[in-house]
Amino acid sequence: MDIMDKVVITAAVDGPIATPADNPNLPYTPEEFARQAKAVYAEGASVIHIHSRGADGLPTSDYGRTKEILDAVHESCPILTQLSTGGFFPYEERAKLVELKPRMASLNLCTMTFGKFEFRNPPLEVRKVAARMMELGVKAELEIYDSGHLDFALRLLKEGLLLEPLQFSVVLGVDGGAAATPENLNILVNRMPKNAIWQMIGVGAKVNLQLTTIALAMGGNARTGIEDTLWLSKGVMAENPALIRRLVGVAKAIGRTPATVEETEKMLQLPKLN
Ligand code: KMH
Ligand code: ZN
Repeated sequence: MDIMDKVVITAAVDGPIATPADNPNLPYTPEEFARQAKAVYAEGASVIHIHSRGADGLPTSDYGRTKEILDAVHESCPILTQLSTGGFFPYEERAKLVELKPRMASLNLCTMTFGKFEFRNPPLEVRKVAARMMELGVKAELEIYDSGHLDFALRLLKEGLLLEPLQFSVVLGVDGGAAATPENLNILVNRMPKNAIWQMIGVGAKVNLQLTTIALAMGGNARTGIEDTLWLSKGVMAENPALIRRLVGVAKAIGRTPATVEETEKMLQLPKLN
């Protein structure tokens, strides 16, 4: 395997479930998203993964509010924005957010159990949003929680609905998806096309640092943030910049340096927005 020395670090600053009551460091105003974007960028993240949030601090799929958040982040620093189309709102509302033209957007392949929620990703709707993302030049970040999701992504590729290189996020540790084990990571990475790009998302305080560390050693990219763990360590609440600082520290310790925004655009082969 070719271990690249540059690594794309993504900050997933809020997520679709946790509330500010769970962790007061979770951003929800446009100003706070902008402030934290700047802070994680300064720590070495070149991508920020955003779930939109309302004035009450809870997740929202409101188009206008999401635009305000994205605009504020774009004004704050050059970090690349990756907007989530995940979450538990009606699919059409989630899909519409790609019209805001973030540089990337998440694409979830299959319907699944997600903890106590049902995560709906109906096949025809997924195909429609994949096609629309291609038209707009918004690169799909393919979140795969189990091996069938990888197969479905390959099917969409064959149908001409995804751009190569495929950009996978291996998500392990969700109740309803594959368990957070190195074996599962290895199986999924080995089944990807040779030119695919991938990052690790380890869900939960007990596995987040360990699995992202393994991924870094395997030559993958890695993501962390309050979306993936509410805790920095036992009894210490997570803050996004601190999580990024620690992950960048691990990367540097094994000879990998965080990619700049320009390097990330090249490594992920991001298309031009239309
Ligand atoms: N928290 C995640 C791993 C997405 O952003 O599209 C699932 C998720 C999906 O929120
Ligand atoms: Zn997400």
